[in-house]
Amino acid sequence: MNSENFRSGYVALIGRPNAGKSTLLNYLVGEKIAAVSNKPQTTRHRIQGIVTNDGGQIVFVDTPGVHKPGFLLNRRMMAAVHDAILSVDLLVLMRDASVSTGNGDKFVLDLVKKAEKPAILVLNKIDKVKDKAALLPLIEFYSKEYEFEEIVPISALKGEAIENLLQQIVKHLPEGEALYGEDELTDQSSRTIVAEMVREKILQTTGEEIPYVTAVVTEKYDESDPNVTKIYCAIYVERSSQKAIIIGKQAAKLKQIGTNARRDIENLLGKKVYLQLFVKVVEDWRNLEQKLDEIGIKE
Ligand SMILES: Nc1nc2c(ncn2[C@@H]2O[C@H](COP(=O)(O)OP(=O)(O)OP(=O)(O)O)[C@@H](O)[C@H]2O)c(=O)[nH]1
Ligand SMILES: [Mg+2]
Repeated sequence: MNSENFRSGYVALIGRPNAGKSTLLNYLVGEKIAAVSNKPQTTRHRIQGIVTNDGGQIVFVDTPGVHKPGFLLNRRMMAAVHDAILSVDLLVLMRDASVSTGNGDKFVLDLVKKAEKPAILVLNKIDKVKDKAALLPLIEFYSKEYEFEEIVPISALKGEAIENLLQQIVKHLPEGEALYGEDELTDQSSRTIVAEMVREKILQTTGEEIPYVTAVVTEKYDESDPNVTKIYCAIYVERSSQKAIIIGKQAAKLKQIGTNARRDIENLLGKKVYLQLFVKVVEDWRNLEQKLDEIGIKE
């Protein structure tokens, strides 16, 4: 790889919950490495996704959506956002352009202002914006608030205008050699991605309350049989009533979660998978340091 004119660096994806950060990360990496759902606070820890092309290497850092922290879990999630902001070369502030500006958006904007780092504004979900002229007031608002290097409208879901976004990002990275091997896609272990896929299916198949009280840990990952990888995941909830919801009538819900997750995991591993899920009640896990460490939501 020629280091002349080659650029590389770290780029944080920050924004409110549901902006589409993880959807973009998955699209860019070309593999499903991050959980995505229409429930806020889907992402809980820093996830690296690496994109390498002729012009450079971008190490994207997906972060939890910015929100007011209630539990220790949420404080650690927000610490991950602040760490990412401090450690990267460039910020990508991602905004859902199909909804009106709220206090949350202003709060995220303030984080960018305080960081005083080069930043690109990404207006996502333009597939939902019928009249593109509706983007103009948004662009005007943000331009007045901060000197963004670029403002780029995209659709992460449809993969619209992503090539252009990559070009804009690379331009603002320092010249230098690749930081990771060309084939490397992520810093996430298979165990972690598996747990996230299971959690994603829970978020996608349950209602309002369950997403917040659920965590998933891969407890056993057995590759001793070359034909099938055997994976055992524990699902944490806080109360037995929540356990009953996740298991469902005649265990139908848990079965559905398992089937859906297994499909994604087999895709990822390119191998047959036996997946066993069990539900554990751990009261107040969201405030327990040791549990959060185990789950991988580090300080
Ligand atoms: N229509 C449309 N939906 C999108 C787009 N990008 C993301 N979504 C949807 O928006 C929802 C949230 O997407 P995520 O990628 O989980 O959002 P996030 O910013 O990572 O959210 P947190 O992890 O909670 O901070 C999902 O239902 C996505 O399918 C887009 O470009 N267009
Ligand atoms: Mg996310």
